[in-house]
Amino acid sequence: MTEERAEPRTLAFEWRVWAAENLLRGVPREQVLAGLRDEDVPPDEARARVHELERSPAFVAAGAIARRLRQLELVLELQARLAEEAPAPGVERCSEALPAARFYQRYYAGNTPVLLERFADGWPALERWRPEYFKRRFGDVEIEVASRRESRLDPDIHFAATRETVTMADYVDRVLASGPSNDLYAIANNRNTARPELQALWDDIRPPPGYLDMSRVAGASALWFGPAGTLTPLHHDTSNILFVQILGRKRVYLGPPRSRGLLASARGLYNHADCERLAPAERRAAGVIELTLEPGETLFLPVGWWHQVRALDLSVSLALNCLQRRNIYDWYKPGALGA
Ligand SMILES: O=C(O)CCC(=O)C(=O)O
Repeated sequence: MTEERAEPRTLAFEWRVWAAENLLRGVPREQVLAGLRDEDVPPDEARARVHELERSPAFVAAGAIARRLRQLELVLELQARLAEEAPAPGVERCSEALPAARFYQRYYAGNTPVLLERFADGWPALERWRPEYFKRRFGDVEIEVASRRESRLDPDIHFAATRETVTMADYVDRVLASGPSNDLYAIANNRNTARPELQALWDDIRPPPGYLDMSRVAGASALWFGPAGTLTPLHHDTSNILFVQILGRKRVYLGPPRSRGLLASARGLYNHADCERLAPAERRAAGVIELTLEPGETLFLPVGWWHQVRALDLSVSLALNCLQRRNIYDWYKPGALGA
């Protein structure tokens, strides 16, 4: 009978990748070698391959990048730890009229959300923008809406397939007849505020001085109008938005750009995470804040902040991007960097 001898194994490519990744993450060399031994890699082979790996130009270059990455991670960690010390997690509320200069200094430059209770004070839109008014005033105007959303996977990502052109009158009838539903929604991508026939809308808003460049409002704003139950999944924008809730309430989940948990589940501008399904403890760990936006309130959505929005009632909202400061951050797409 011949004695069976184990063939000496060479370290498989996947294990070299595993070893490289762990070494670059700062796992001590001896621990990596022990991990390979546990996988039955002969100790000499493991040592020789790890040595070879550490001397490869790709590993040396990756080491420099990993150190830089770790530095940036520490900056995020510092911000996250400090944020945990905030007296009450939540969005700041501002119950006084906030001068634009202070808004830009504290919230825009600070990349900090704030709920402005007085921003839309006295706007005729708060009284007027009801479905019946839209039908009476703009009934014949053709608008675009997103429809049959429920029968599609990720209707917001595959928005083009949901486009439908209808008259405002028809749309209003469908919204009024609808129960709570996410099937039908006029959203930002429908670009209805750019329509020449809807420009009279701007007579109904009175933004406080210094915030907005109203010469750009038609192209840099969005009307969100739909039944109770619409859901905009978790995503971030590449501009800052003043989001004015005109009619009905919306529940908003907000997560900071520094949230490592949310960064890990980013996919393009959207996110695999569903805040409605996360347990409260998971939301807290990801730094997610929940708030209900009431009619007449304005939420400042800073660029890069994740947000997920559910209409609790039939709802009309106006998103304003035409801020008086620079407001194009198209390069900010951490979820588009690939694996
Ligand atoms: O109100 C909504 O459904 C979504 C609003 C939003 O996500 C936005 O304005 O970026």
